[in-house]
Amino acid sequence: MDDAIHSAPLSPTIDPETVAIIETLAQRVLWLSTYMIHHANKVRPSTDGMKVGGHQASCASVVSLMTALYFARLRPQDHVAVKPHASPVLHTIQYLLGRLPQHMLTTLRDFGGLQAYPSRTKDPDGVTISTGSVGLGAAATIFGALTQRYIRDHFGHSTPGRYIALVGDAEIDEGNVPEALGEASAYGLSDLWWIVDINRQSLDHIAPEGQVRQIARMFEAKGWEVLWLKYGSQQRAFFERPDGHWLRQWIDDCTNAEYQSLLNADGAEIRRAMLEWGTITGADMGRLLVDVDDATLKELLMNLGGHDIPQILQAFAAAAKVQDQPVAMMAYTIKGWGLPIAGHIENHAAQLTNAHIVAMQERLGIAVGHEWDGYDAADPIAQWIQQTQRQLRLPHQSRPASTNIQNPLQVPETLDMRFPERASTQGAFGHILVGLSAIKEVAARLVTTSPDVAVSTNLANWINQRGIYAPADRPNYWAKHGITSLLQWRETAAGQHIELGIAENNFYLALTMLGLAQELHGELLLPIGTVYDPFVARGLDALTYATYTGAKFIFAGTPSGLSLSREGGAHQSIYTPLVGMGLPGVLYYEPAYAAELECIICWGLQQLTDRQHGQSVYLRLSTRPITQAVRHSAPAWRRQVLAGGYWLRDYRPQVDYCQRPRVHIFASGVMLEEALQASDIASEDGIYANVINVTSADRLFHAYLAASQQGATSYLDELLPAAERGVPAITLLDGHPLTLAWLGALFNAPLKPLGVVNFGETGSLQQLYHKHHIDTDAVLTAMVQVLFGK
Ligand SMILES: Cc1ncc(C[n+]2csc(CCOP(=O)(O)OP(=O)(O)O)c2C)c(N)n1
Ligand SMILES: [Mg+2]
Repeated sequence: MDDAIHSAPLSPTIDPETVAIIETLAQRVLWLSTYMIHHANKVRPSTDGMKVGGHQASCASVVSLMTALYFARLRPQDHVAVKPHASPVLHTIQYLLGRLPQHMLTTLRDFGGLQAYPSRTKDPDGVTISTGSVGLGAAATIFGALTQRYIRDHFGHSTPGRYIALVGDAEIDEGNVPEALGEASAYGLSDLWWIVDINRQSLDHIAPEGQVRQIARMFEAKGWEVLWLKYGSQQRAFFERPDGHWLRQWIDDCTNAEYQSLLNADGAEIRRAMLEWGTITGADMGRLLVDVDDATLKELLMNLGGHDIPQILQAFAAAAKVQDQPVAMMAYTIKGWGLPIAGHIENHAAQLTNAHIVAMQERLGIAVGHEWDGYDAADPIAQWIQQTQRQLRLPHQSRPASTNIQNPLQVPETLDMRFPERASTQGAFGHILVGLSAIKEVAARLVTTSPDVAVSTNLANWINQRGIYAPADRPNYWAKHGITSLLQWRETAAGQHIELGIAENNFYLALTMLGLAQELHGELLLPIGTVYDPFVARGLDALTYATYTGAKFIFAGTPSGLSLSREGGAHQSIYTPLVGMGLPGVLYYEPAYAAELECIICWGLQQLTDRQHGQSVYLRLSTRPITQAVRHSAPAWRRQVLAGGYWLRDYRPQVDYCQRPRVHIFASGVMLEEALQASDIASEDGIYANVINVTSADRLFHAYLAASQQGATSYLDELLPAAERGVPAITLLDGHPLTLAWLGALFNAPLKPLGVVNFGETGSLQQLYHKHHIDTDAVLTAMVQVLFGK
């Protein structure tokens, strides 16, 4: 079990009465969480014959830590990310605290009931940080603490909560965890605790030797204070005996796999193992253990720090004293603690049998028919719970309510900006942000972030205006030494851009927590992020987490498509439109013109102020300048842009419209240039090629889908009236053609989707457009095919 841990002995001042109460409560939490899963699987009638599931062993592993945390340490302003598989433990605790009605305990994993994993949006009992995809919820605490600090620095809030993560040891294997840890110390975040549940088991296997030590070193290397919670009080007391340190040495030298297997063995077997090997000779060890009977020996083996209430409370007290650093507590536990499946290699999804439950119920003195009971008011435990409720200010709302919901921020529909004759959407994006600076109330709440690509995604002018956020002012040596630079890297606590390392998971997690500032801290932020579009997918799970948990933000993927052609194939994003369309909670827009982008950003910001119904917005942008075919911004046009598209070239008013060959070109983003050119050329041959600028395939599709499910009409019926559906069509996009190809479902005529389906390579834009069949020639060829079947 790793090397000896040379931590300072913890202070011995924990009140024994407190310990006894928490221990009693922990047994009830163990029972209720175990029984909740048992009930969902073996008592509640099954409606579909499928496994329900739930993780009794994972729950038991954190029962002691969570009981101690919630009933003796937590404060109302704190936020806890609970290891996903411990959700029944969380709900049990919330029930005992009066935050969850008893009847809900029977609804685990049922429709409308308690979710499998703690969910901010779906659970009814005050989950503030969702968990599920391992590693993400835990890492989100870092960005929660960062957001809290940002809000303190910008809006003066001063009762900081603590962000606490209860993390499974195998969660640390996820790359997004080491990715995030460094940001905590980079921003000097101190209101941050991670309690690592070291049960040495993941889903399938036992942790490799030395892993815990490596985890601890990683925390230390990233600037965290590491506290050890390895040995229980009985073990510690034993180590104090003459030669007692031999036992400690044996525990430290024992491999994880053998330790786990011995947790399933009886005391005699454990003794045999202890005498059999190690640097201590059997005879000496035998002498040391001579007055320890088998049952006590087994207890001693199982008495790890993460289940020992005095040790846990002392660790919390020690952590609370740590200043200016995040804290990681390495808490050794047993997966399945207190259950017959404790420590077993196959226990991840194992559940207790009916006989096990009956035996447990008897052992804990829970009367039949009273399985879900809490405590009578006269019980000292009930009094402790009441005291905890007062401490947590329950049952009243303990979170800062959403102060701005009553009084939403007014964001104008347009900024009436002027853009050059030829412009790129990425270029316009930078101008629009600067334009927003002029609106004081909006600008104050804007915060931008980027994974080390702020300058190359055109945030430089915004940064020059608003500065970089840093926990404390840092000198600007460039200015100090008179070296000219276009970019002013001014780092102050008033700065409004958060520059992250090249780490897209962090990027989305930062957007998540900034995008929940209203709900978590009562202060609305308008987060806008930029990322290279090819790397949108690099942090995709974190992006999914962000939208699932209800965060609201805008992000720009830029440059996108073949516009990074000189950077080589893997820098050319292909399927990101499908990500935008496929992900709930985020609306994908791919504007062609600066004026469109301006109105989409203004509307997107309004979306962020609508905390109930608003959605996040993904802008897929480009560095390719194109001629600005549209420069106005009338209200009717804005409505069409936001609804997903409009007729940019419309031959319908022509008197001979129905006599001539006709075709529709649906195009998005920079491809409007090719679409218009092809339309021009076609008109020379007497073909009417209408051009419909699709600003958001996502909005069109989802409005269409929702309407068709209700037998209603959608904006598509306005955009594409029935009379136009017999006209052949082409779709065109610098991205995967599936994005627009679904429009074919609406047509009674051929539709040819053009777009990119293969990896690219270095080359000029024209060469690559040609190679991927999205240049003007390709559009004309497709036109001939759909019109004349050639
Ligand atoms: C990203 C992700 N991959 C895989 C899973 C499936 N999974 C759930 S729990 C688990 C192992 C967790 O081990 P640990 O974090 O140590 O928790 P324990 O059950 O030991 O308490 C895995 C692989 C998941 N939930 N999320
Ligand atoms: Mg584990």
